[in-house]
Amino acid sequence: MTAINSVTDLSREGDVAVITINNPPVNALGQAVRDGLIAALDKAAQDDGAKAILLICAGRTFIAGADISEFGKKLSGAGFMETQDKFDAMKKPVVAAIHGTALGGGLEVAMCCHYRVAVASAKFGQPEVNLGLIPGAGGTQRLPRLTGVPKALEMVATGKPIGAPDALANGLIDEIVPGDLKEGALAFIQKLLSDGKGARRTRDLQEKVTGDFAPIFTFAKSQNMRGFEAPLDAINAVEMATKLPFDEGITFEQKTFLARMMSAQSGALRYLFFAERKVSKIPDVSDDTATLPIKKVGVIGAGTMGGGIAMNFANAGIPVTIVEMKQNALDRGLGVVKKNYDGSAAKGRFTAEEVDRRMSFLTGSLTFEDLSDCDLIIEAVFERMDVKKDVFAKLDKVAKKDAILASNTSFLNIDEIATATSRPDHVLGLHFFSPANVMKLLEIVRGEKTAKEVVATAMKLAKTISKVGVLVGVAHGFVGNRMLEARANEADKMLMEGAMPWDIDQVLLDFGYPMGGYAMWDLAGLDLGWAKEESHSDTLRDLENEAGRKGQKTGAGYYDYDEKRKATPSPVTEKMLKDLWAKKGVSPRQIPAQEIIERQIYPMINEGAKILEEGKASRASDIDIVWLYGYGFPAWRGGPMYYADAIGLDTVLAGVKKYGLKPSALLEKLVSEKKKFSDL
Ligand code: T1G
Repeated sequence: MTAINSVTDLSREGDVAVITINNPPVNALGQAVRDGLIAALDKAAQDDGAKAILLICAGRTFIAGADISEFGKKLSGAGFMETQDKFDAMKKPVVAAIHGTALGGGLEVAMCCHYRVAVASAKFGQPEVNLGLIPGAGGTQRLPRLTGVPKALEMVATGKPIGAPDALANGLIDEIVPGDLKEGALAFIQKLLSDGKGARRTRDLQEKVTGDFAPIFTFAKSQNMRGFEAPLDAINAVEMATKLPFDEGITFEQKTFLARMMSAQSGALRYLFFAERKVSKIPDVSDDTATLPIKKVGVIGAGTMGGGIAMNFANAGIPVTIVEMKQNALDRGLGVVKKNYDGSAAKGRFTAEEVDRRMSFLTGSLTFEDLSDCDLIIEAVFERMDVKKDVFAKLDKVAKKDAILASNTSFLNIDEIATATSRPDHVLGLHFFSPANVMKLLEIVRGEKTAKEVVATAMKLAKTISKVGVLVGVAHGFVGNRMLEARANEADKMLMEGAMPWDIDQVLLDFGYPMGGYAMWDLAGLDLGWAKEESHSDTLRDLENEAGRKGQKTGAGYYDYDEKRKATPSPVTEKMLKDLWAKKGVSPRQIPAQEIIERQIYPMINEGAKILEEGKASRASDIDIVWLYGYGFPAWRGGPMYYADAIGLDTVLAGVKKYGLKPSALLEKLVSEKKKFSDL
């Protein structure tokens, strides 16, 4: 074994030279790896005893991409082009042995090899669009040559990885290795040699990129990307593989890649990549804080939220007992869960056996006593403080001593709920977002007395159930809903100045949100938190509720819905609003789109600054992650706080004052010091 450099070793197995990359944590294709690969390939080429070359990685995965932390920095050695060229110059067959995730530059290196084998669990992807980029090491030119145009387009435009069976079926890999990867790869090489097969450069494969692909590309380019630029650039680069000689295609890709690297959208997305990984760092809770085992979970309430919450644990293979008050409610709740799983199976997401396996983790009960051995109990009952305190008092009596009691409340005070128990240090909020089995965001609400071990346990649990857990403090609406309320209040004001709900929603859609605020309320239900006895026909929401128009679930709300739940602006809503204008003496005006977007974004930013001021979030980037995963803020804009830094806090402050909002003291301080949220 020869150490080529700190991350690259070269050894020999019989007549095969073996290059091993070992660059934890994910073998990123950083400078040392590129330099190591080039040097190792040179040595292997000169080794007469080696008839073939095997490339394999140590640790948990094959190369998982370029080193994102290196972007924007000056190169100190070989770039992606030199690395590719070295592979293309090899005369001996080079085989990549893949485990874990061959992503981005990792898959591109694998495609520079002549053959690829993998274990069945391996995944393959070109996720560059998720960073606002396109593949920049030959992926747009080599991938279609191996998989064909349709599969290549799907992979580079969506950034979604594929599994080994899909990769084998589409020609991306040559074999799935049943046992040990290295042994299987060496056996594959011996067969290759005995069959007399030599180097097979991907760049020379023309068959799958020859033909008329105009319809496919026209369709791909016609998709609505809502202002997100990278996918179209990726599609154009793949198209060049069908129109240009390889080297000219590479030149086109390089030019486009560099332009993308310099783009504001890529800067925002690279910021979010690291922001998402920062959320688990808690200033006063060290990474090595002991955590409590969560082997069995209880959920109180089998309604929409309770059922969805329970699914997260069943999906992770953690037994869950769901408690309801009445059998029919319990049966209905478990029936909805089963229907959800059957729906996934019908879409081919998993098999009928998998449905049964997941359902087997769910147990129904009508008594709290069945939760006495649970490590964590989450209540998802009616959003009323007295009801929640009553539930927590009862749970406190039946739960085992160190069980964690969590509330799924979306805005109530966790500290007050904790007073109903003898264990405030084991009480916190776990705020799931509806639908709880789908939305990735989990606000972890830390009470005044919540123990550090409990906080650390919750952060770790979030990862276990594939959620993005963000630690927030106790305040009305925590982080997400508190900022949403600021946005909604300003939107409601604009309704009383002349805007229709769909006027405001359209501006948010054009900004890049997947859904406008009023369409979102129709989805959630206009009666959420609405009380008939407190309704005075004074707002559009009152009028809608009083008319039984509660949103999608009643087929009408701010919008009217057809049987496929397609929304159209409602003449009923329009009349209600015009009657309100008349009743209140409003002279309606056309509100410009720029004013609407400012009045939808600035209040959120101002509220986010107050949240930071009050210490209810650890950092500005955590707030951006909340809005990315909880509300669909367009990722290529980085999040409300990143966006504020980008447009200038002085602009935000001027807007906040212009629209009559009380400016956050922190926002004023940062502006006076000419600083940004990112300086905090
Ligand atoms: N560069 C640098 N660091 C990375 C990294 C990368 N590509 N991927 C992960 N890390 C760090 C991460 O910050 C974290 O660090 C640790 O590894 C574990 O990551 C030329 C230009 C591979 C599926 O987009 O999708 O190639 O916080 O917590 O959940 O065309 O990481 O521990 O200090 O996410 O097990 C394309 C990005 C790059 C893949 C593993 N590749 N990474 O997930 O662990 S662009 C990607 C991931 C490119 C080429 C272009 C995931 C993962 P720390 P983790 P995980």
